[in-house]
Amino acid sequence: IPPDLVSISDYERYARHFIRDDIWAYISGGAADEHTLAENLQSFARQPIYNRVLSDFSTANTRTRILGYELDSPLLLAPVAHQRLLHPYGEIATAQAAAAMNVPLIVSTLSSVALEQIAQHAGQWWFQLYWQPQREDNQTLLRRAIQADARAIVITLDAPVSGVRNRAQRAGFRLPDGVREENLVEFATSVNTAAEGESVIFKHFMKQRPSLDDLKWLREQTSLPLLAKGISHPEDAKALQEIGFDGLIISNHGGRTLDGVPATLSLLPAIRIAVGKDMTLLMDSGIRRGTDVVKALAAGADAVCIGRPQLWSLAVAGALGVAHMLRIFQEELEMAMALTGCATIDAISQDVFADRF
Ligand code: HOC
Repeated sequence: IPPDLVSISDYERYARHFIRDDIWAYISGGAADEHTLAENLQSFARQPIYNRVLSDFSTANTRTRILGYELDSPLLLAPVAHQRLLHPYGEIATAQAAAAMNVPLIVSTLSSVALEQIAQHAGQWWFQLYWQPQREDNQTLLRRAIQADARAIVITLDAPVSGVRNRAQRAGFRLPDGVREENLVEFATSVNTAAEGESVIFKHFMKQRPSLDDLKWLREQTSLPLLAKGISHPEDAKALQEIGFDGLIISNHGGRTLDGVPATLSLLPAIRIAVGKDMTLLMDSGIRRGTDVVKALAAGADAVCIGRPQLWSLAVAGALGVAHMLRIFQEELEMAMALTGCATIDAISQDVFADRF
């Protein structure tokens, strides 16, 4: 690792040299005019916090409990698709780093290595489900994940269609030969079900997303903790809580689906009020610093998920890079807690904010 690679933005800067242009456009880009992509970062930058100087740090630690699991830190790796675009070992390298650093990994349905293979290298891992049009295919994926010791299931709901990905389109991005969605190869390729002249978005993609009944059905399929990812409205959060979801990931998909969705930092307080203190709330989209983790927790999250930084670090240095990136987050989180006077995760509250939302 070069000596001037000391922050997450340094990984982004270095990664640019290791990643070809169309892949860079795909992973870095957001939807449409990328307002949400920019806002995710700016919301953290704009939020001032206090430096507190009198707290007792004799028993300070970053440990926390999420959905019954003891974690060293409120950090998880977000589900990120197609990681062999960045490194020949792809998700295997990420899983090795996550295991070495004792950080839970959320494996994407769209992983470029089969989930069973990833699981062999992983520590604690969770499975992210993209709903498949046939219920039995979801059952197959769940069965495979549970068999391979997944410890929680996350269904992503904010991307029934992938959004207007102009940056990736302009760069002509396509999955290259040799990078496949390995978990899905046995399922029939989805055939466009819109009739001639009908909207493919309304009549095909939106027909294939999970209905509320499908989500209730999914709840009945597993006793593992079940989370929904991509939630931005308090009413959706409440409705999912009512049908038995254990947790939510407040996310705008890294600004990649609907441009104009507010930054997740600003969504957290209202969602926390809507679901109460006992519902597990994770968040992603724009975490780049230890201080961002403190701000997210102060705004109502229980833990955060890290997305793009895992791709940048994977591209730069494989498993070593991802482990180093996680180390940077851990050290910056400790530094941020030390300087905001929060000796434990429970001590982080809206009181750290120098200027309330
Ligand atoms: C219609 C399916 O999460 C990304 C991935 C893949 C999104 C698939 C949407 O590129 O953000």
